[in-house]
Amino acid sequence: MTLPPGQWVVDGFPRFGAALDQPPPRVPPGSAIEVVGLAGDEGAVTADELAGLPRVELEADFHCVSGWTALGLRWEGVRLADVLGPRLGSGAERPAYVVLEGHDGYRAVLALEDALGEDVLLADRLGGEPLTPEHGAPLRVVSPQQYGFVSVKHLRRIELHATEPRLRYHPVASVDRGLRLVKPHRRARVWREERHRYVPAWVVRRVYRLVVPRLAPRVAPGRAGVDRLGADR
Ligand SMILES: Nc1nc2c(c(=O)[nH]1)N[C@H]1C(S)=C(S)[C@@H](COP(=O)(O)O)O[C@H]1N2
Ligand SMILES: [Mo]
Repeated sequence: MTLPPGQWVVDGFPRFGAALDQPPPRVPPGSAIEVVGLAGDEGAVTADELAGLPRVELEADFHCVSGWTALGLRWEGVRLADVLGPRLGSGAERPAYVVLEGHDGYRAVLALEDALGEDVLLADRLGGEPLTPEHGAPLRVVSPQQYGFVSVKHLRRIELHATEPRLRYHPVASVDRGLRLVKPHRRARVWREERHRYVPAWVVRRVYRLVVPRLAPRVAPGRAGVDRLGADR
């Protein structure tokens, strides 16, 4: 087994993310996903549209930027490219960035070329079962070649942009500026270790390896014990 640079293997698949002190949002299955086009035009991806798209199965490892890797996850869903394709327009009007937003307010920016990847799914099943709230029910994005932060759970909204939109990381301006230092990498490709935009990977690797296993008790209590995020193997 080969791991991408700087990753360690965890047991199982812990819940992780920005608001681990909050329970996952409960989202009614079949909820439409809002779509905002380049011209600010609003549309929606409905459950009927999704039901008409080809089903895809994908087995892949999942890599969080903080260093943990979950092995061999079996996802099922549809390709994000099949949802985005008909909405891209042509020529000069083509978007270059996609913002994905979850029902918990979490947002991620993807370069369009990454969002259109063959193996980027809108998944509704994991390991042969419907997605659980912990892992992003009813629908989440999975982009296995990128760090987990682009794999937005509980997908609520898709926005198309011509230029890279600026995300706000924190309501307090000074904190927001600080967080910009660890701004995600524009491409976030795991095998190139594109973790953050400004801070080099070798710096954050060491910090994460010390800190992340200590977060374990807050992660998916009952499913992820301390040893699950442990960095000792
Ligand atoms: N809506 C939402 N999606 C999210 C996050 C989040 O906090 N909210 N966290 C991201 C991060 S950093 C990671 S590593 C993965 C974790 O997915 P999991 O909880 O299914 O393990 O979800 C990503 N997608
Ligand atoms: Mo992550």
